[in-house]
Amino acid sequence: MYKIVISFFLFISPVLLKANDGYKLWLQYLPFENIAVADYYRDYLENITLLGNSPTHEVIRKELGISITGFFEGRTTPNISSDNTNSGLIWIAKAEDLPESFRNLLGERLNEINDEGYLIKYIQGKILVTSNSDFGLLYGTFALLKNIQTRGKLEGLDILENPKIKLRLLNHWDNLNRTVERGYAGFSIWNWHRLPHHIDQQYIDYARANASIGINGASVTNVNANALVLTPEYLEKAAALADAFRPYGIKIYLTARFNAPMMLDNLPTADPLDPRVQAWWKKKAEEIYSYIPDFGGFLVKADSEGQPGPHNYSRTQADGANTLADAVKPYGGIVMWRAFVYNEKTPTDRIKQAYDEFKPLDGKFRDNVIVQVKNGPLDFQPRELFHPLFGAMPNTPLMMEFQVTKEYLGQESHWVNLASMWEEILQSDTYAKGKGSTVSKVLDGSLHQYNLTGMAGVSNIGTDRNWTGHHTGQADWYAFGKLAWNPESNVGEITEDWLKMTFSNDPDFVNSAKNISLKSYETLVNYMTPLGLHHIMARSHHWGPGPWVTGGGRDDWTATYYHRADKNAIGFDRTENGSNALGQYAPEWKKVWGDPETTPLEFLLWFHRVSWNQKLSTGNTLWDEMAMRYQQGVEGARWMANEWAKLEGKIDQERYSHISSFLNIQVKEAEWWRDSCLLYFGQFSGRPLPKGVEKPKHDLEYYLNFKRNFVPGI
Ligand code: GCW
Repeated sequence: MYKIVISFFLFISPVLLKANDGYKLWLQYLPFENIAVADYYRDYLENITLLGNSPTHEVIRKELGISITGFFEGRTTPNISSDNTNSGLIWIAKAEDLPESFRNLLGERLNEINDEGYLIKYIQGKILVTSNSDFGLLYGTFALLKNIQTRGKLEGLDILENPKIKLRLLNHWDNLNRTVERGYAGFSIWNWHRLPHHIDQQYIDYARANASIGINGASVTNVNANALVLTPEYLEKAAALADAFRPYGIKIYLTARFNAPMMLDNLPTADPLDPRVQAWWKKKAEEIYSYIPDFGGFLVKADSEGQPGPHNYSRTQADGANTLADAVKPYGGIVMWRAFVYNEKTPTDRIKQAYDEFKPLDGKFRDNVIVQVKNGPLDFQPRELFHPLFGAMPNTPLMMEFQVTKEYLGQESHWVNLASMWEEILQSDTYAKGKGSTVSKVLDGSLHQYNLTGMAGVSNIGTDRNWTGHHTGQADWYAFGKLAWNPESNVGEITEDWLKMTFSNDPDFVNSAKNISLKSYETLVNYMTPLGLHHIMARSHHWGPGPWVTGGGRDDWTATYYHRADKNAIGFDRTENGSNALGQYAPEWKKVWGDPETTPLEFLLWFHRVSWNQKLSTGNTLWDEMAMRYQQGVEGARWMANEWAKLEGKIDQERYSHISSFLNIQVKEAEWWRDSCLLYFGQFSGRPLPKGVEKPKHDLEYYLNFKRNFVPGI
């Protein structure tokens, strides 16, 4: 065995030769790069003891097999013993299954592991991976494999990890006909027509990938919901998915259309306080649990963008949520009720409406309801402030909704490290209980002692061979899982780990790619929405710029509603003199954001109307600063493409070229954003472009008339 491995490593450079379509995500288990590295891990990986028996143990056994085959390029046969008198160097077992001698060695530390947590400890020349549950053991195994994938040391390992958040979910906006709302990576991976009989390998690989980053739930259908999913025809299919996911610790959730009682059974009403409606939901819950005994619960979008809801019956969001919550309660189910409620008929500033509606309901929800709040008060814009509800609901568990699919951030073809944006939100201080009341502390329940905690990510996954369209979209999926496990995780480390596991451990590659990645977010904000601009994208498909979007049925879906540009000024006054959205934040923030002088430039036009000639802290006028930032964004995108070009040959050609080609698109689209926005806003400012800002390639007319058919995602 030893000799074969040596000759193999001497003659082949395995990473570069192999075409790689990215399907394996961060679970590449790339071959050890040289003999020394292989030798270091070999003894351990050839001597594994796995104790216990369950479908999850089978998953663990398989994963170890896949990884060892990958690390040694199939040149060693994984030999995993289940004999507890064995002399294994890696021991993987729940605490209750460990030999007593090991339990004694671990002592008190065992008590620190919670339900889903794990401990990896190097002790007397052996590595012990242990937990209290099968899923904890699976997470621990993946953590050990991550350590090897990133070429970490084994001696001295001492990692105790408990997830800080209980519900760690992907939300798929997937329709039953397999289109994906705001999906840019092909069609839905759920092939409902072939279910329940055919379980595609992709479902299993999806579950593996999720388990490897700690995701423990999936809501598989669009929040713009089709009631059909609650009928026996589809419940049987959903049950088959749930069965496939179960060993990986992933529960299934469904979206509930609020008027399902009317649509499916002709009830005359969906009033949540009507006893017939309540009885209907109870019966429906009973039926669902007969198919899926561990069904997670419902996710609901109500009273928003055409979805029915309690407003139709003059009831509150709490009335609606509680009726569904009572129905699933006997089975341990929960309701995730979205706070994305707004209406064009409400005259108030759109970004104030969710707070106005939910704040008075604080404490009025059942204990198995959690309110799901988008990161910002508008709608997943490239840069938003944190949602004011995070500072306002001490008595109602709130969960975060991030959008992993990049509806407003370049869709599939832009490289933007979303974790940077999420970190900014998670670290924001709400001041709900004084300084240090960060959004992450609200979410993990430590600030208000929530009984339920959660984080959801709107999935960017589709049938594309690499799952996410852009290879770097995989990083966003990965980072979402990591931040849901621990919202205080370090984004630099997450990015680095992902690069190593996905592409290569070559430090030159990792350092440069990490640098590109960490600069990508600010770059994108600069070429799309600098200085606090927001909602200036094209109508409907939301791809590309559309600062001119105006009129039509809904004012709150236009760009002019938000930027309000005219000859004198630009921006939305949200201070006391304007809509007073500012009033929804803590007094500490009112002081900072109430004055344009002290408002960080990132949020200037979010809160203030500022005249074009106003001198800013940078010494530039507002107009000049805006133009320069657009230019910087374009230069940033070019820099990203150039830096990437230097990495050719350091990873497989297939993924290298794919990313290069997308970077070229990104540069062009960055120019498109800059040129369109500066031409459009320039009409109002009436001022020339400052030095260093390139002249637009076309005139405004050209951009106004630039149309594309069949943009994906609607
Ligand atoms: O961002 C908007 C999207 C809609 C989406 C909605 C929501 C599912 O444009 O496509 O609908 O948000 O979050 O409900």
